[in-house]
Amino acid sequence: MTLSSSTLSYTVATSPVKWYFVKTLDADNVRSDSSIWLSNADEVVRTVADDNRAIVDLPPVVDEALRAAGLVPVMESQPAFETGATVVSYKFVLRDAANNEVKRVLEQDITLTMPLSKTGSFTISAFSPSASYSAYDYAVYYYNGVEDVKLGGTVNPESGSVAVVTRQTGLFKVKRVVRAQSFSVTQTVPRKTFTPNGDGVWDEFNILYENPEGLVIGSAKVYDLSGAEIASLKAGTYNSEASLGWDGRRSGGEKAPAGIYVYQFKAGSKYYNGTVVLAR
Ligand SMILES: [Ca+2]
Repeated sequence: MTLSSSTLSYTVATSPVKWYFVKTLDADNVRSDSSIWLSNADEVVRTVADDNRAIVDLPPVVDEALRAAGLVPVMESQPAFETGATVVSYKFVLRDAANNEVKRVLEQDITLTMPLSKTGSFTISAFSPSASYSAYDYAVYYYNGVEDVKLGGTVNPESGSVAVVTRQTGLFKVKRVVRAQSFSVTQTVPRKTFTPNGDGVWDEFNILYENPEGLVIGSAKVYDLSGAEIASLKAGTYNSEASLGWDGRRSGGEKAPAGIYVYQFKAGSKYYNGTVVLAR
């Protein structure tokens, strides 16, 4: 539909669900790029990548908070990284009014959906792959400033896409890899020492795992070296569906002192544990 430039608000019926993106024309009839996708269902705000082949779905409350802070979520194709095992690469970033990238860990989960190949077309809700894929052959990686961290993600062989639920912003890559077919801990981030002082650098400890059998994860706790329970592990910010995280606080909310801690959790019937160093 085309609206007059004096239209500040426009209401559409909530049923059936429809998706829109907004384009603008200036006085010289120059058309803007596709904007964010808008849904009339109020459940999710969708942003489509600049190449129209990847999408990010944000809860409306997250989108509103970002925009209130003057930040616009954008998804940008990164062909420079698409070499070797990396099939596609996208940057999900927040841009301020001066178009600078603002680094931030989001308050809630968002879902990034990316294609498994450079070919095949994309419609609003699904990819149309040009080949069939295996659920075990691809994984999403996140570059955390030091290394590519394997997040995993859910591969959809029928639509030729992979989706990951995360709170991170930055560079994501889809790589062709061999995925674990039974539960395994992939890695911890940072490797050993985290510094939860709110400076945005290693403020949270994440344990990433692959859980293709969907084992129940439970009894996820942090203990001090005397064996006293300090806190419960929560869903991590790297991949909320396949990581556990600790923000360095006790269960009551106060900061835990610097020191060595033991984390432990149960996947199915088996216990996993390790140590982490909290530095202040
Ligand atoms: Ca820190």
